[in-house]
Amino acid sequence: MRANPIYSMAEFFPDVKTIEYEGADSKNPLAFKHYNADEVIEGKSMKDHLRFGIAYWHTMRGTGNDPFGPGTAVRPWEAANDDVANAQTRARVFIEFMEKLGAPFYCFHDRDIAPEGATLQESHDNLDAVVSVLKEEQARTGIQLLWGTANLFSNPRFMHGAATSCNADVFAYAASQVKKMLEVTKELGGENYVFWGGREGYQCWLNTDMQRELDHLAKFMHMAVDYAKQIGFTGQFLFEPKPKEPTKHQYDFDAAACLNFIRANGLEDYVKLNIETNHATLAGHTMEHELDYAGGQGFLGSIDANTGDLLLGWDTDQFPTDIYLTTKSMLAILKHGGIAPGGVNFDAKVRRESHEPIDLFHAHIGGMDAFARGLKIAAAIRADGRLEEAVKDRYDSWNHGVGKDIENGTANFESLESYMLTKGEISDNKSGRQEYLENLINEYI
Ligand code: XLS
Ligand code: NI
Ligand code: NI
Repeated sequence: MRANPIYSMAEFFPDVKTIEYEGADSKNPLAFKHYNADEVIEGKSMKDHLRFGIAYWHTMRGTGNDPFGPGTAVRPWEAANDDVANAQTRARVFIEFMEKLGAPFYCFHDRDIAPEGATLQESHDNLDAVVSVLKEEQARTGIQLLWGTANLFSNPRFMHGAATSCNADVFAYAASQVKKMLEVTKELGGENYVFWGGREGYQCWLNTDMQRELDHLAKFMHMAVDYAKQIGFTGQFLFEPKPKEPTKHQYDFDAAACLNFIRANGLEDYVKLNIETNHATLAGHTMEHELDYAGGQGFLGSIDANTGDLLLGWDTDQFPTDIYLTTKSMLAILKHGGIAPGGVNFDAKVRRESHEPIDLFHAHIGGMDAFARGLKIAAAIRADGRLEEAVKDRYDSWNHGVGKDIENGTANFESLESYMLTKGEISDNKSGRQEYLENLINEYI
């Protein structure tokens, strides 16, 4: 069934052996310096803390194209004709890549893994043909599916959106794709199902009935939840915030907008959030802000790990290498009790100039090491205790007296006024100690 006879051999990356942990002193670019899967941190292995996922769309389907030119990526296993046989070969390449990398999970959209057919039925059949290869490869290797999703944005039929399209037939088409992907995600034992808005938003206020579109999006999600119940898919639904791109106004702007949508539409028992770094920054937030906002309310589901570029204002989806970023991300994740059944999915792509297959290894090794380091540093900071102590101390006024009365609900405006009339002016505001705390983090970086 292999599409390209040259690649019918057992290995697609013959020059790469399994990536091993060699420790911080290693100079081997194909070794982990910090990610040591079985090393136990705060009572759990690194593997279980981080639950790394690989994104099929970037790693296998990213070509390096940009608005100014076509793809640059050299991918020797790709046949000239992108048919089902080629897609099946690609799925095997992917699993070999994952096995060598030692990443436990992957994520995909329906159209990443199999070509779209001439009809919906043909697309379903193409998908099934590749799903059976992935199922076989999962059983052989123990690799698992973190989440599935449907691509409801690439095909021109989705020009006005999918669930929020002005055309009801497009809603129906999108529903058919999600129905199928829920079945597929269940078949592959997927632990989550992701809704990223795609084109669920609008470009032009003049032609848009916004509330009607939002109502349709809520109906769509409820239908998905209902169908999951019907077929016995018990995975976690996740909503992925992104403020813009492709549309000017995305309905899933940030964690706060998504949570409002979830609660306003009675979806809070079924849907959590998948927070992506570069989406957080596009929304004018930091990753740790979004993680803490979601986590504080019990809605932190999973993360899409990547990073933007300080000087570029779009979703560059770069691999995370900044240790401050991964440290703060891990501080927020540990604070909220971990990420399972979600994971750390690298929704990230190699740069257009990094066109060789080996660059895929360098990129993922670097991302995994950056998160492993962030995890170790965050755990050390937590064990040190000074950061937690400083925050606790900052809010100490809430532990007794009037603060305690406010928190436990025994104070009101009248009691507070009479308290202040007696007390007089406030003279005991504490320093925020920002610089002290920034220095403390640097002690551990
Ligand atoms: C795009 C999104 C997308 C989702 C999955 O910006 O990050 O990749 O994660 O549809
Ligand atoms: Ni994403
Ligand atoms: Ni993104």
